[in-house]
Amino acid sequence: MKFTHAITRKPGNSFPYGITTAALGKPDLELALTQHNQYCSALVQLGLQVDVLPVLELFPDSVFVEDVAIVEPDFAVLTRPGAIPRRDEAQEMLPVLQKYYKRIYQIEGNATLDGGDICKADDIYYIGLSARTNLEGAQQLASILNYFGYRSELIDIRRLQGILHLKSAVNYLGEETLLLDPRLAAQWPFSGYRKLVVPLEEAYSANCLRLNEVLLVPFGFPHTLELVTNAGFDALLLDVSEYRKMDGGLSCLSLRW
Ligand code: CIR
Repeated sequence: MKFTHAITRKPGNSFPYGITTAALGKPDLELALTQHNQYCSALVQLGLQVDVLPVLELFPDSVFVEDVAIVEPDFAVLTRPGAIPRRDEAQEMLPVLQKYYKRIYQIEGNATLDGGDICKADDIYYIGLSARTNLEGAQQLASILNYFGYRSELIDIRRLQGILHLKSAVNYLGEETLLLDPRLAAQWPFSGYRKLVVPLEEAYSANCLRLNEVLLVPFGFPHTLELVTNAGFDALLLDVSEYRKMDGGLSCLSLRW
């Protein structure tokens, strides 16, 4: 799929006060902004039109726009984030999506779902059941996707310690290839794919992002870089150290279609 559009949101002064389990210290806001600019520039370089939304101080984690929607070229789904402080963040995305989409669905009721738990691999969607995404949320999304002709498979990651979202641990790189955290690779067969498994000490870098011809790889993970380069991917390094401190990775920083 050729990506043409992306939505990102700038981090605000409240960013260091978001939710995290990382224990890597507080992010440096100025550096976070520089890294955000570099991220957006990379997306532009790769041919995407990037809508950079203004800061939302009330929602420290709102820079992680991936969690509030699932986007395809012809429809979008607004999520219902699992973390209570993030719950109303999704509604802030509604007017933005209305600029691009006629068909917008919403995860409703007691269902919860974070976009970080959704990993698309060609015409199948893997949906993570996690501390953030419950069965009802997964089922609501699966039925919307089914209507549009996509298959879904649920993957329960609730017993995997230290893995926030499904996409913290598995990402589809294209060419029938998955990049995996070894803890998930040991639990789930993912048959039919070429599997690249990152070393445990570089687990964070299982979250790489394939965009058009290039694979965005977080800076500072040499084994993963070697792994994906040897597998034939054209890697572009981006430093997202300040987002890692808040449990966010490369994919979390944008919505793409
Ligand atoms: C959170 O805990 O919700 C944020 N601090 C990090 C969200 C990362 N998002 C993602 O993996 N898609």
